[in-house]
Parts: sequence; C-alpha cells; structure tokens
Amino acid sequence: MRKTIFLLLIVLLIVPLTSIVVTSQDDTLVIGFLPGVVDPFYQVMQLGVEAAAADMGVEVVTQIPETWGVQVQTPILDAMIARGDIDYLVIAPTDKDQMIGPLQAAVDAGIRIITVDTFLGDGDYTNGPVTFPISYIGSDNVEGGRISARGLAEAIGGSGKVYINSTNPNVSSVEGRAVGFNEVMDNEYPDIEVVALDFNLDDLNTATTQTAAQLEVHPDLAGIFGTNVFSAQGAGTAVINAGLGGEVQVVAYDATQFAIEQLREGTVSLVLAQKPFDMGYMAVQFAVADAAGVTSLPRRVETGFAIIDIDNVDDPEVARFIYQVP
Ligand code: T6T
Repeated sequence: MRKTIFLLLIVLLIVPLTSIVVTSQDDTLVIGFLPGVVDPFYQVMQLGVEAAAADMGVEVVTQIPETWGVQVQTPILDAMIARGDIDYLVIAPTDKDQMIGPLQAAVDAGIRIITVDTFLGDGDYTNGPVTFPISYIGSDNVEGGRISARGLAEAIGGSGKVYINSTNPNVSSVEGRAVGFNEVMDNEYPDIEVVALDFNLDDLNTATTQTAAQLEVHPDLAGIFGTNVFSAQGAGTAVINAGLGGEVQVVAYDATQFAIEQLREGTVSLVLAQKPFDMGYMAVQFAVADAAGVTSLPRRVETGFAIIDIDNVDDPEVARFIYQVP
C-alpha cells in the first residue's frame, strides 16, 4: 500500500512537470519575417503576419531592411540564421537568383522557407530550378502588368507613347509586371509605343528625376506605368511638378494613400491594390500547418488584386484594400 501511494505521488509530480515542458517558451514556434524594404506594402504585410501570429500563438522575429537589395538583405538573413531559434522564415527575396545561395544556407541550418511577394528561380517550386521553399504566396504579377497596360491604354485613348518606371532588374515581382505590360502593348495596342524602361533602385527621388527626364525627352508622352510604390509615387510627382497632371496619365501599382490622392486629383487613372495582409497572414498559417505535419500545402498561392478607379474608389468593398498603415 505504501509503495502504491509512493508511486502515485511520483506520477502526480511528473504529469504537471511534463505539461509545463510542453507549453514552455522553448516549444513555441519561432517565425522570422524578412520583407524587402520599409514601405507601405510590406508594413501591411507585417500586420498580416502579426495578426496570424497572435491568432495562432507563435512568436515572430521581424527585421525590415531600410533599403532594397541583396547586399542589405543577406547579412540580416545571416544574423537570423545565427540566432539558432528560427524555425520558419517568411521572406520576400530581393533577387530571384542571388538570394538562392543565402537561403539554401538557411535551409541547411534547419529553417523552413516560405516566400511572399517575390519568388526564387522561376517561382515553380514543384518542377523549377528551386524547390526548397514550402510555398510562394503572392500576386500574379504578369497578370497585374497586363491589367495595368489595358488600364493605361484605355486612359490614353489607345495610342501614344508610354514609359515604364520600375525598381531593379531580376526582382520577380516588378520584372513580371513589366513583362505583362509589354506583352499587352505589343499584342493588343499597335498604336502605343513603350519608349523606355528605367530602374530607380526602389528610390523615390531617383524615380522622380528619371520620370522628369523622360518627360523632357518625350514632350508628347501620354502615359506612365509605375510598377511599385516608389515608382508610381515618383512618376506622379514628376508629372505634377511638370504641370502635366491630367494630361499624362499614370497607372500605379500598389494602393498607397498617395496613389489614391492622385487618383482623386486625376493624375492617376488606375491603382492596382495587391493583398499584402493576406500574404503575411497565410504565410504564418502555412508555417504552423507545416509544423503540425500538414503535407498538402499548395506550392503557389495567388492572392489576387483589387482594381481601383475613380468610379469605385469609395465603394467599401474596394476601399478596404487601400493600404492602411498605422
Ligand atoms: O510592389 C511591392 C512589392 O510587390 C514589390 O515586390 C516591391 O515593391 C513593393 O514593395 C512596393 O514598394
């Protein structure tokens, strides 16, 4: 009898100890979040990441680069790997080729990868050259470029000169946008000429200066496609500075407050809102699901768009996709 009571006491002591271990800090999933740069698009994505982390009880370590590029993103990634506590990494690779090696090092260190917004290789994580990420969650940017082209073509009446202001070569998102844009202009609008493509290195001042220079070289420019936040903002600013608001039409990728103001003023004719909140939220969900043993997660998730123009900008169903940054 004494022996039984003794054993019972031991069991009673061990069970609570075990449950303490299971819920301890050490077992909490840790997700690293490493977006491309500080901008409203990624700030909204961060809101999605944080909302999902709170809902699912996981820890998030966020590091946002001040400027865009492999040289800035790689050391931050290396530091995240060196921490030794990151289980999953949600990352927007700043170059589809140059970030493969640094991310392979993360995989070798036992970190599982999900890419958001931008992809590695050709983005086909099943049959393409890069298959280590769990999934790529982001917009169909080629299609986004096509939508932008048709919007701009309509705004300028189907003929004239247009210009693309973009960020960097070899970034899957903006590269896809220019491909889709050129494809539509080449195939559907014989009377529209794409006169130039500039890379502003994701810098607002450079985008503004470049656009101002193109307006000088092409005084008959009819439209501009700004392929992201700073490209579109720089394009719009240069158009206004030149006194050409309303005459030269701008299509803005990314639904910032600035783009929406310019839409209301008539400089911007169409704004393409991506869904960064969805990207961030789902990436965390995918990490949690993968950790739980889910094996059928899609390797590609397209998050879609809201296409905003002057007629629907006040419709709450559309306006909810305008980037709201605290
Ligand atoms: O357009 C987004 C993003 O999709 C792109 O990859 C980089 O630029 C943004 O972050 C906007 O600035």
